[in-house]
Amino acid sequence: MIYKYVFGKPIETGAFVMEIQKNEQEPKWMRLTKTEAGILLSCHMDESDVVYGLGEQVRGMNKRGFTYVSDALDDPDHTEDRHSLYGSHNFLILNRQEQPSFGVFVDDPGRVAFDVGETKLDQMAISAGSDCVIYFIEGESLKDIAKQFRKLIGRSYIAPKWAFGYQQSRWGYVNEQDVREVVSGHRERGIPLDAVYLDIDYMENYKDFTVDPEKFPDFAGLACEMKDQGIHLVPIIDAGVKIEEGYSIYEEGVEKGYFCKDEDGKEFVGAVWPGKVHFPDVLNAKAREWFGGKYRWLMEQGIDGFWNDMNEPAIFYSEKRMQEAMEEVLSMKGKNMDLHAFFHMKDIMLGLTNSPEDYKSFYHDMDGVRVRHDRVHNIYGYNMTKAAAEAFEKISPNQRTLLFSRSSYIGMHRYGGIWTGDNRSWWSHLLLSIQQMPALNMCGILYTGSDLGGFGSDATEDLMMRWMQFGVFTPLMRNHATLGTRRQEVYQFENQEGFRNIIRIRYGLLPYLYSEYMKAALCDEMYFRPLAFDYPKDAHAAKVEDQVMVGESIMAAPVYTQNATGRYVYLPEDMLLVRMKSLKEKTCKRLEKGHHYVDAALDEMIFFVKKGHALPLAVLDNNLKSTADMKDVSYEWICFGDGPVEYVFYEDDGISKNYTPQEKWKKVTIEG
Ligand code: MIG
Repeated sequence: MIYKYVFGKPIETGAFVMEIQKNEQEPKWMRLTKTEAGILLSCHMDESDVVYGLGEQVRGMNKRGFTYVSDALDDPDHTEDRHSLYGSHNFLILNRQEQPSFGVFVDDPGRVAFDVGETKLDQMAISAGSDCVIYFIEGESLKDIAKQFRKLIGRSYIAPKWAFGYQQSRWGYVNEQDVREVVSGHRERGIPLDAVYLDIDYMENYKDFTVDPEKFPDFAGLACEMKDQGIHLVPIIDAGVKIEEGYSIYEEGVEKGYFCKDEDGKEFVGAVWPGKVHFPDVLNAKAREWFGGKYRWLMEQGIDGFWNDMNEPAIFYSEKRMQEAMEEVLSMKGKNMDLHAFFHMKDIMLGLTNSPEDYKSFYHDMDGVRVRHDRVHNIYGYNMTKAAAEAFEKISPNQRTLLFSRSSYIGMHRYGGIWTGDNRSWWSHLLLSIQQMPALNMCGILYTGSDLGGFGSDATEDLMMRWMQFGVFTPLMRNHATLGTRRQEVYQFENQEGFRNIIRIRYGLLPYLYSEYMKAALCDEMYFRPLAFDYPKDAHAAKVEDQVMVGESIMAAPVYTQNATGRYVYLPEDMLLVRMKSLKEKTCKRLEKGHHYVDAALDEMIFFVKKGHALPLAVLDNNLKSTADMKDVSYEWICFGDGPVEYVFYEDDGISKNYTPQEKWKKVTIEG
């Protein structure tokens, strides 16, 4: 059951697709108070209660013990003390032992804070604005609550099948030679690869929807040459549009009034990579249509995938506040400064970036209604992505286009996926990425993954290897890193054969992973789940923070610590341990319910198969280059059952959008 409460005059976010009757009775799940600041919800948590959800946030699967704030922020330091990252996913489930569990979703595009037992260990308090919609969801189980929520918010985005292949990215591939080198680096070593990403350097002076003609003299030709090799080029699009005379996007946007305005009705000026920019007002339907239409030009060059960046929107500084800051700093010149003044001066400059003041100083024209940005801050990236997705519907209605975004809000999950932003080459961030996956899935975001190997800092070979072993399971399996870090394409490391094997295991598992993704998307289920979702009666399962269910058959238990040659694993029931160094070197062993220490050499991945379940493993050609070479593969099976076991496949061409016909599902019975 879903109960809906409406407060004030909420802004329509488009988060949900199902209309539900408003409820007038007092909500029974949490205490509701109306304060000056807005709506406050609070409830008691028993010691054994567990809180799941909130999507892209730091810390564990169980969110208890900290305050998480939905306030989209470009922050490359995903440390434990961070309250906000790029996305705002205001849905959580309180899993209770003594009383019925429930889910709560706060549909408010402004700032929402979730104090999940930080102020008081046994209290949860959620504070939202005065104008919002709040849903409470009751159900038979955690899975059921999550599923009802997903029905409410609509079907998750489905990526083309090639986007389930291995993908390589790096900020710093600047020209076509760099792209060709990356491709041949993989091809020469027989490492499968489906996509190469173009970061901001491909553009001319960071101008959206341009390609630097010197670095890419024949862009369409390159895209075509790449397609022939089974490679998709995926360019980045940034939110800010460069202010430059003669640049058509800028000129058109100004002429049509499609950029966000300041208080005086002039185009708001921020600075991001292109220098000074205006932000397209993607909350305005016409502006959204206009901006989305601009993707067409790249699609005509043969592009069929995009990543939308900097759409919190990130603002390095705004013109106006920079001026004020300069004046203040200059006024200090020649004065005898004490240390307080010195630190204050430093803070003036540092405070310019992503300043809440800036977010309060520009406006959207929401189809006739002027809305200050901070009230709708968390749906900006969502609407930039919606702009693109709506355009793709027109430009390429019968084909899926790869699309994912950095900033997001629930509702955007119907239009694209996300990547988890600028993590670091830290072991703790490998664990964080494992923990983020189920939380994101709960909020509808299925097409997702982290920057494998870590974006910032230098990746070491062992970290890269372990991260890849987890990346095998994430729908988005992309290796990405920032400028100036150690090169981390897998062939840069010594054990190239080991990396090749792990990536080939991904392709071997693809029929399973893709089938499970499609089941999750089409049936509103979670592809990644915390153990408690599958084993609700097992009190220990709810305590496990570093294992995750992947589809119906697999429990992943990745090694995520430095120098470890194995790990402790908890099995909620008897399971089949699968160890793989490669598709050929594989062993299976039955393990009993309970705690185990399982060895796993650095180049060896381990995972578990649930009882009564099976999974197909594609038999791959030794020269397999990309998913394009996977038509008509045959399968072998990994199966754990005492008798025959059934598995249901989803098979389609991986590109068209006609998802539902019954013949795409195929039931196979495997003799256990
Ligand atoms: O300010 O485009 O998260 O993936 O490589 C940094 C450069 C801008 C942030 C993205 C990252 C990307 C980088 N971008």
